[in-house]
Amino acid sequence: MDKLTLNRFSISMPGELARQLDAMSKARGFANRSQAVADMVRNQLIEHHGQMGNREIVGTVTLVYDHHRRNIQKLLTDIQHDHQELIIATLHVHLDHRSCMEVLAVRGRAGVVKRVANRLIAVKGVKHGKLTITETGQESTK
Ligand code: NI
Repeated sequence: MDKLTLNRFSISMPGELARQLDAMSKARGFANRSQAVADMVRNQLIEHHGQMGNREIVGTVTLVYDHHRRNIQKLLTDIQHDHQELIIATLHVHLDHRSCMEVLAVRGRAGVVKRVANRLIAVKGVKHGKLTITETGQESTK
C-alpha cells in the first residue's frame, strides 16, 4: 500500500475519553479526531523507536551550565570531540554572566545517542540537560 493512502479503521473508547479527545483536538487546532489520533500515534512511534537501540534517530541535547565551574567547558568539549560523528551542529548561547546554554543537534543510533547525552548531562555543573528525540523525516506519513 502507498504510504500516503489513508487506511480507515474504527476505534472504540469510553464516551468520556472520546469527549476529552474532541475537546483537546479542538484546543490544539486539529481539523478532526483522525488528525489528532494520527499525531498521537506519530509521537508514540518516535518514542518507541527511541527505545530501540539500533534505530537511527535525530534530536537535540540541550545543556544549561555554569561556565565558571572549573573544567566544565573542557569536559563538555572533550566528550563532544569523542563523538564528533554523532554531533552534526552546535549552538552556544551566553544566557547571563554565569550561565551558558548549549544545544547540540545529534544523529545516530538511539542507544549511542542516549549514552552520550547522559554522559553530557551528568557532567558536574550542568544545571539542566535534556535529550529531545524527533524523527528523521524519511518515514514521514504526513
Ligand atoms: Ni557562554
